[in-house]
Amino acid sequence: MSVIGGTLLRSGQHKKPSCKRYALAAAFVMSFGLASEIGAAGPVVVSNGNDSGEGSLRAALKAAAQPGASGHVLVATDGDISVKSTLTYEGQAPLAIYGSGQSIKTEVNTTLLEVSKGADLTVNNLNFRGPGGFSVKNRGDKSGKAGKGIFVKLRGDQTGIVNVTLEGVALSGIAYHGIHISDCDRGDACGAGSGGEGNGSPASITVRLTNVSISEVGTGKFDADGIRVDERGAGDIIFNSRNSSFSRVGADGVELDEGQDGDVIASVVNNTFVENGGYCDPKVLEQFLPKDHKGEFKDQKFSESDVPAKVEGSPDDACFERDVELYDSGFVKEYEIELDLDDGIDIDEAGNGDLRTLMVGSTIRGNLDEGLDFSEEDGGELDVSVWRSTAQGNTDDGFRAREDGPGSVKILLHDVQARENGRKGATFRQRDQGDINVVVDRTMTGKNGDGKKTGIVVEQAGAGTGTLTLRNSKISDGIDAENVKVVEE
Ligand SMILES: [Ca+2]
Ligand SMILES: [Ca+2]
Ligand SMILES: [Ca+2]
Ligand SMILES: [Ca+2]
Repeated sequence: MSVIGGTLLRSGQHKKPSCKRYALAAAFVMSFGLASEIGAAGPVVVSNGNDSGEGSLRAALKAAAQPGASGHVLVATDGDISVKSTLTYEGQAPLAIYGSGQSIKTEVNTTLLEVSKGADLTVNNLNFRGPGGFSVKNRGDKSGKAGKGIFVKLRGDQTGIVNVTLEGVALSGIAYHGIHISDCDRGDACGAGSGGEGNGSPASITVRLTNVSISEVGTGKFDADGIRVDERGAGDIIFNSRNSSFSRVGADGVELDEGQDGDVIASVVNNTFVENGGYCDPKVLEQFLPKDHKGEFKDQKFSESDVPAKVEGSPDDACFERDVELYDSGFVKEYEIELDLDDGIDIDEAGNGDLRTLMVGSTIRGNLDEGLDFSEEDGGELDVSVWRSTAQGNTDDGFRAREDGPGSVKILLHDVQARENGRKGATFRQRDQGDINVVVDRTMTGKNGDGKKTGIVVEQAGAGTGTLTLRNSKISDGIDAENVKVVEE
């Protein structure tokens, strides 16, 4: 993290390094200062798998929150821990829970672990298992709230950085988000970063995932992700995921939503994103789409009142996206009602700040919307590097990154494959002021969409230059360069 994050940060224009330096220093202390951190208070030991009472994890979390406690919890049970209600840590000091592969599980649709006052959280070698069996036909939000796996909620007045560090953790069978980190005063009503709602604290959020598996979560509620970070107010999202997998999640495998001031800096190394985004199951819901669910019209021909109404009475009406675009005259230009399916990894950065990501050695396959979908808005740059990675068989585009507002776009694809995706292999767009420079090296695309200029799309849709440089690459389904100069080297 430190090398990659540092490199990316140095290339940025934004100068808020004081808190980031603190983050690196904190990581150093966590790696090398554990023994002294445990200190005189010592860890709290969980000695049985009971829901409550002496020796239980619930009692340990309460003890760990007391003033002067070490904040370290050792799960030393022989077997799993079963709970009927949420385990809550109400302390503000860092909490670290170490296990040896046990599961914290519940048969009840409830959040498993909640860190309610913005404490740093470390979880090592523990699994989180919900009741499972959720789908759009068996929702988890019909009678009460859908449960999450791990929920970390920041305080409104929080400053500095909140660190969430998970290693050797698996989550499954959960109705809502697998992991939810929320710096947003609207809670679950925050929406996406672009056009998202709510305000947040000045604090930043750092997430480190190593050997984390998130599977079959988010299948009991609309827009429920494998991991979801909602960052509002000032502050950045630093996301670092290694050797981790996100599969069969109801909405996005990973969704990072950053609004207002602050950057998103992400590094994604040796990850897989497979078959995510299918909560709004077409097999169940397509029959509820109106017969004429889309149309395009000349001006003065089609009035807004003739657009089919919002879908009602389906298993989950939130699944139906209804977009209507009007001419200045007020007549309809086009409309579309479609199912809202989701992506492998989705990052939305809005307000001032950059979106900078590095993906290495990753596979993005069979996701129900885009494989990778990045969006940078307002002030700030979009900088995406993808190395040694594959996007295959995703329903929409394999890779998509778009930038709006003042700021430029820099993309590097190196040793990348994009094939058999429903629309485009890879598509990149720059809007408003700014240049777009895309370098494609040792990359292959094929059989994307209808095969007509669907391999790589680069669009300069604003004021600025556009260049697509190709080296040692085979784009067999063609290039669509709009206001962009194509250079083959
Ligand atoms: Ca914040
Ligand atoms: Ca921002
Ligand atoms: Ca921005
Ligand atoms: Ca721009």
